[in-house]
Amino acid sequence: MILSKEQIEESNKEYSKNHKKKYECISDGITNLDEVIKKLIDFQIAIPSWALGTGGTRFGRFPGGGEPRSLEEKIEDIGLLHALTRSADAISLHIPWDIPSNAEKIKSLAKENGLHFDAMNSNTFQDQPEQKLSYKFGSLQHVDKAVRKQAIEHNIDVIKHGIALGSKSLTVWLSDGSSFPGQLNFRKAFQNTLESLQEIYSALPHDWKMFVEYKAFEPNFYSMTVGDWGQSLLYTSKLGNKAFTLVDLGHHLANANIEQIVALLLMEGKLGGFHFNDSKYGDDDLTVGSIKPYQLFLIFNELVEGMDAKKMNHATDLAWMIDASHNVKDPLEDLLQSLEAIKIAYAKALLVDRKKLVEAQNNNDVVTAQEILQDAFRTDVRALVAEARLRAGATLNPIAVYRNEKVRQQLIKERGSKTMATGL
Ligand code: RM4
Ligand code: MN
Ligand code: MN
Repeated sequence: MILSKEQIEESNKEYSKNHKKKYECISDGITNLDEVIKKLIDFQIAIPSWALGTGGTRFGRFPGGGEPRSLEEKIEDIGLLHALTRSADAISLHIPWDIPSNAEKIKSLAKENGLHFDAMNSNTFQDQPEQKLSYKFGSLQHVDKAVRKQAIEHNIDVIKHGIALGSKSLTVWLSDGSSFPGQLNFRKAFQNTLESLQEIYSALPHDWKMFVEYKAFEPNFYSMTVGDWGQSLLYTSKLGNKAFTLVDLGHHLANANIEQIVALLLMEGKLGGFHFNDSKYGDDDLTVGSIKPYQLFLIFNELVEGMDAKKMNHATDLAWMIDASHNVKDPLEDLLQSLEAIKIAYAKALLVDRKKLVEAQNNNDVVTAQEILQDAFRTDVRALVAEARLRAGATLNPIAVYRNEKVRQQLIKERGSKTMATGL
């Protein structure tokens, strides 16, 4: 299903009067308004190919119908999200869930939808039917060299798929670790993993990046071999300047200060990118900004400050991706909410009065420092984000348009109510 330019323009008429009022109200106090809007327009977030179907837990899965049956249909879905928001111009593939059988065709379909290929993701956390050796006891860390070799070769294969699609990065997330004390020699597991990563790293094209994603627990519950940002940073530092640490917001122990982690990784030039989601208890993969919007804002506050200090391009120098699961919502509506939450947090961070904040910090004026941050956080920036969408040719009100155009109903008609997308 495709949303035409006319449909989008028509829909905007309905909301434009209301929008104008709100936009005028907020824009009054912003001195660098055009710069802020431009930054919001430029900021794009990649959608993973595994996020377009219904997610589930180990207790069950309740699909809502019309799920994409193929990579082509997933690209169509992301094309829809992009048409509605002009904020999601890339797709991130998981191999082998989404092997492109004909790279050229897939590439041109993506292009028709205004999309390109973001990071490629390898998968050595599940066994595939045709696979010779099992990953039950790990992959890149495995005590058996033959298993490590198989996992290395898979990653190199993923890089090859990525080259064919014009991707420029590989994300490695490992479930390697141990579930019981004594199961593993930590040092040997680290060494094996490092050596394996080094082999994969040496297969990277010169203009590629490698992202090493960490996670504190699950599926292993005693130790994870890339368990936190310190361990990831050890690997990426030893690997070289094409290797970076990737932060998934749901992969920390409870109450971790993620914004501080982000600030320090940025300072070291080792922050690669993000997997956005939200969580209350663990790796819950909930809609971005649905539980801790203040934390999200504080993270963006560090990102903006840190990237500006290094004269980095906000839109292109780090990899931005959503990594969420949709158990009770329509996946596309959930992704629209996540995209909006990210833009809102970013817009608020752009409004922070940096000069005054530095002053307050230097004067140890704790109260003023807090007031400055919360002043930005409490500003309703939704009209700014909507204006950016409008100027980019998208809808003022993505979810309303999605519902009015009966997108899900049409997808169910086209694809059926019992389809199931690949993923976890
Ligand atoms: C993991 C991690 C990875 C993702 C898989 C599906 O928990 O977040 O990024 O590839 O899930
Ligand atoms: Mn992730
Ligand atoms: Mn995760």
